[in-house]
Amino acid sequence: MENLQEKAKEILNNNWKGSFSIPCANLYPFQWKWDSGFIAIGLAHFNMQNAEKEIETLLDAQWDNGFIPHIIFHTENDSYFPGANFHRSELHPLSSKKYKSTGMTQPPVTGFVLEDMYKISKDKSQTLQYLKTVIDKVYFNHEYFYNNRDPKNEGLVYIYHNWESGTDNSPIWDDIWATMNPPEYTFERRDTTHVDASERPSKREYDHYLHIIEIAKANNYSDEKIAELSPFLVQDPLFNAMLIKSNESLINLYEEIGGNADKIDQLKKWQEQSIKSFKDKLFDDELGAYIHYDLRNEKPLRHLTSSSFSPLFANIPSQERADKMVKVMLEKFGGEHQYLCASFDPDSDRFNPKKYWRGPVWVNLNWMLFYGLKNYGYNDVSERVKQDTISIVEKNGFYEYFDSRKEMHTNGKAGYGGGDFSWSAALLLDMLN
Ligand code: 2M8
Repeated sequence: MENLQEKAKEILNNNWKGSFSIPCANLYPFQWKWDSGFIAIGLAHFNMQNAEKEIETLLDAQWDNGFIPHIIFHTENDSYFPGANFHRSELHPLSSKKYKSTGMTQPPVTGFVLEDMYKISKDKSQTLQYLKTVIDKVYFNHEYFYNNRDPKNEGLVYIYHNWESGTDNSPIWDDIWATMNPPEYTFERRDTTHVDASERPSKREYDHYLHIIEIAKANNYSDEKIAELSPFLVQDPLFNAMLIKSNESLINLYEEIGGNADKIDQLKKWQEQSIKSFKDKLFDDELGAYIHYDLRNEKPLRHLTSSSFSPLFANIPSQERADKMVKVMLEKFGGEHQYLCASFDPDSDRFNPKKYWRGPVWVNLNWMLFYGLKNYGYNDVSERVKQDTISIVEKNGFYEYFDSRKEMHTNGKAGYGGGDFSWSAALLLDMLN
């Protein structure tokens, strides 16, 4: 175990670029929003200064409307497509003047990351001083979400692009692609020069990804226009669970800091409505877990994914529902030949255990399940998630994602995507501490 921890630290040190971290070399050469959060948790265990700087840099790229972009292009680098010149964040009148970025966001993990950093800190008063300098920016980001991403005032925010979900090519999005017919664009992919194409999304999927951005750009990334026109408009349980978890953390931290009664009050109001709508709208009784909702076409997207169980991490379900969810997780995803937890329903014909978010196991989702299961007293299942995560990393290395089928892990080639991947290192380190 000590070796694993040392290796994890080495990866984080190598992926540290002076004021932020990259997810991994070559494939992802910039700073990504939710990666940054997970990485900061790992860094906090051995280098609090870098953890603080990581988040500080991310928040420095915040727009004047509170929005935090999903990629911050700190350097000119053409090893990634689509880069800054494609995304053109400058089209939005309130975008950062200092950093080029995308015009989309990613799951709002930063709030609970700050609380985790505080919990991990050995010098609480120093960390509290730091938190005072950044927390309002995260609050402002939540304000952005509730004011701009919730057109019907439900307490549930939408995402307008699959890249905002973080679960890029999940088979859930196939249902949305079936409602669209984008042009065949000509472009040069870079991801498939770093990673085998069989482990990445298809060209046709990229056409869809680019098309949604073209629509957003044609409207200068206006939230109002996107809500009106984007063919992709989804309430995602993972994204909303992260927001709810982060709201809770902001409340806890503001209480620790003292004062800020108005903000605590507002956060509690958001919480109340968000949790209620989440429970009422996103739970699928028949499937026994939470699902996505297609706001554009007004219909539930009835599939089981690892995101379906992420509300456990945010303490959203009742104990009764949690019991049901864990039963489904074990029955469908936890057979004796499977590592927990595949990213997509292994019984579905859309399941592909090698292809990115269409089936492989991801360390960040496992990390959420590890803590989420503990919240509900499922200590054995939680321990199994941890041991499964350790096994796949020990056998293959700190890959981006892993085959969920145990039989594939015999020759060390069941780790896929990028290698020496930052959040795999950071979150395993956290689980081992
Ligand atoms: C993956 O996504 C990027 C686009 O954001 C890509 O494929 O180019 C996803 O796994 C995403 O969740 C992650 O944040 C990013 C960097 O690790 O890679």
